[in-house]
Amino acid sequence: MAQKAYKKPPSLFFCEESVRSGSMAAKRSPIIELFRKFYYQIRNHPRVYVHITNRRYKIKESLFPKDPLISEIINSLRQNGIAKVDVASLFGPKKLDSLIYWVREKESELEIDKKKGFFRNYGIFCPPFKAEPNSNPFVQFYLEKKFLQIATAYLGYIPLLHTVEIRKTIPVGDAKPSASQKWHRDPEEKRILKIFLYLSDVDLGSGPFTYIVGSNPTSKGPWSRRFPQKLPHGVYPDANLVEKFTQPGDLLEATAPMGTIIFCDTAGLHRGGYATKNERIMATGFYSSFKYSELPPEFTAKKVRGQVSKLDEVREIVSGN
Ligand SMILES: O=C(O)CCC(=O)C(=O)O
Ligand SMILES: [Fe+2]
Repeated sequence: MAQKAYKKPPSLFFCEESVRSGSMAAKRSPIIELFRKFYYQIRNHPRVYVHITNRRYKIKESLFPKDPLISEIINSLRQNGIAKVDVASLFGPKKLDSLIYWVREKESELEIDKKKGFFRNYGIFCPPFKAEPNSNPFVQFYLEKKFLQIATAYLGYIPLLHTVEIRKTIPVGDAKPSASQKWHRDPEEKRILKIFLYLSDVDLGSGPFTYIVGSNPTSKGPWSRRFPQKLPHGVYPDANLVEKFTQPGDLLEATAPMGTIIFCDTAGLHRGGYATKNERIMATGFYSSFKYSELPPEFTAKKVRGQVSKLDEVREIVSGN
């Protein structure tokens, strides 16, 4: 298929944010692990989590403008743990151009991911993020007010944009699935928001992101309680066991065209990137609590005083400034 030519947008120039590669998952002694387990059980209790853990990051939802599509996304996240829309329906038809342009420019400089060999990295960015227009187009994208509204409403507090990753998944043929290609729940929080953007068409051979609808721990269905996280860690249940419980309609295999946005609570059961035949290019924005234990090493969170009452402050907080 002939590739569409993407023109460099005139006003944008790109520079480096604080870039890192590899994972920050730390190894700890068993005594500390035991302490962490109890600590997280208390910290994640719904009342403690809202009124103590994240109390400084609350915002009145009425500050945000009302938008039917955004309400639909938030409701679907609450009920199903996942929502899918086309980038154009949220941001108009031109939004993808600068992102695709940046990806195409980087194509010859891809790095093998140190932890997951099936990924080639275009870039991994961490806060603090520079103000527009000096930041990377994907950073700007993930700081869009509509995303911040969805993240804040769903999580219940103003999050930090913890990482922005742009990666290509390489086909592995008939090799066994590994790491995030296997069923898992992400660690630590009862609600986690990741926003994925497909930058290539994704079919069954390119390892679509796959989710068990309603498996987000804060939803009400039976899947919310099956194979729970082992706080503060996630969980990697056996695929046969997961499939034993799976009824038709439980699985959402997100095969979709380039430009699809997937909002997902990855504390729910998911897997993806098990590309057998075709490459997949995908960006991920991960919005974390400021109390997330693995904040980027270069980043020191400034204290937010009192509750936020202006919309403009939200973006500044999320970008880590
Ligand atoms: O690559 C995928 O589709 C899965 C990603 C994933 O597990 C995650 O970002 O938490
Ligand atoms: Fe995951």
